[in-house]
Amino acid sequence: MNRVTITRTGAEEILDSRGDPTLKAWVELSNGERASAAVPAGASTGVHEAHELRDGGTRFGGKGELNAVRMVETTISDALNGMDVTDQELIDRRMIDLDGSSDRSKLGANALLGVSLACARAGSLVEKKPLYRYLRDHFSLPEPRVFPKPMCNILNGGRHADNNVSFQEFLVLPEGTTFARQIERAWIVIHALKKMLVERKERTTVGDEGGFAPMLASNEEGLKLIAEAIESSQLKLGKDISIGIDAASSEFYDADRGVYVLKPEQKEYRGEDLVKFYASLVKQYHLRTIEDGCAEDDHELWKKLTAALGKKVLLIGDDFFVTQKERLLQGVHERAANAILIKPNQVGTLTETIDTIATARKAKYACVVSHRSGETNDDFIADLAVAVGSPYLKAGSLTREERLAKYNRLLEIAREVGA
Ligand code: 2PG
Ligand code: MG
Repeated sequence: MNRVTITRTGAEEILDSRGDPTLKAWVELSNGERASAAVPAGASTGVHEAHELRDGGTRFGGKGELNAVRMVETTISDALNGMDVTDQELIDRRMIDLDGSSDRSKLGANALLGVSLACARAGSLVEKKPLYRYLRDHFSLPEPRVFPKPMCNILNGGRHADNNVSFQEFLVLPEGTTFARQIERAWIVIHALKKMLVERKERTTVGDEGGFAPMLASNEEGLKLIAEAIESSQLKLGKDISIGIDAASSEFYDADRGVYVLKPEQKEYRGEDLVKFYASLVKQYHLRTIEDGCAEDDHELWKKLTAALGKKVLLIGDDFFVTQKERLLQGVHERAANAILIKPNQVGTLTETIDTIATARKAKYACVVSHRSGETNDDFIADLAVAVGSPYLKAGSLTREERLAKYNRLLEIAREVGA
């Protein structure tokens, strides 16, 4: 095959689903082709995440990304010019070296990731393969045994909504013989919950990821409502569809006092009491997943939670691992968590993301590919989830185009591969 090289990388500032600036990068090739990728942004960002380069100052309240755009158009473009676009590892390595910092703060993880993903897309065009197939072949990933199931947001709290709920995300995890059937089951329950909220004269406004954001008397009430919505849909909780949560507990952990503060119920949990609380929720609502049940640096409690529930429940580290191999390896060593959330912008390049995934696979930790709360219509993560055999794709509710872009791409791939 003829070598296709990078002639230029470019970028522009666009707005994400929250209306905040983000970056879209593109790569131009010697054969005249061009591919692009847009970068998402989090709200409940972990303190150990790679650095997102924002302009500061007054423009867009300091959130502008023109400096990151400039990095892509100058330093990165010069460095990548002439490289084979399918040399993904070399491209990513060169950008990492160029950045030189431990947290990607010089060029910005947003600049790096935009270019990294655009190159992978361009590579798939050059090799005339669907992106998921290109990624699998390129990184020699094993043929996956599973097709990702949707992990749909149904109720929002925490940093993603203006209600009083502390858990950030309540999720439904549908079973079903095909991906389309799973999506339909999630749809049924989401609409059943909407009907219930309307009947109870609760608000049906939605949070950042499209899940409803009612005011609740307690976090547990959220689970109760969802369980009721499932029952009213003639579906069986724990069999046809399960519930999961992303507690995002770093956001309600009071580090000074060492307590977890749950707002609506005005309760504080310390150490093992929190584990017992989760255990009671698992028992009552058949929770299948708990993400960030403990705060990002509360290693001791992570260990206890894993010892108590690790055999029954997927305990997913998000802010805890921030998609970074070293943090994951520490968790594996400590027997903390049993799964990792994969968000490429937490680490900065595709190669590092895949490296973390390979590390997780070796340690028998499940990988769950995820969107960010601030998203664009870019659907890269859908192909990534298929390529790596992620058991779920967490991409928000079944509303809002930036969330649906991912599920619709999975529907397309499912039709292609018969899933
Ligand atoms: C999370 C994510 C996505 P954010 O915590 O899992 O749902 O939220 O992008 O705000 O970190
Ligand atoms: Mg999370």
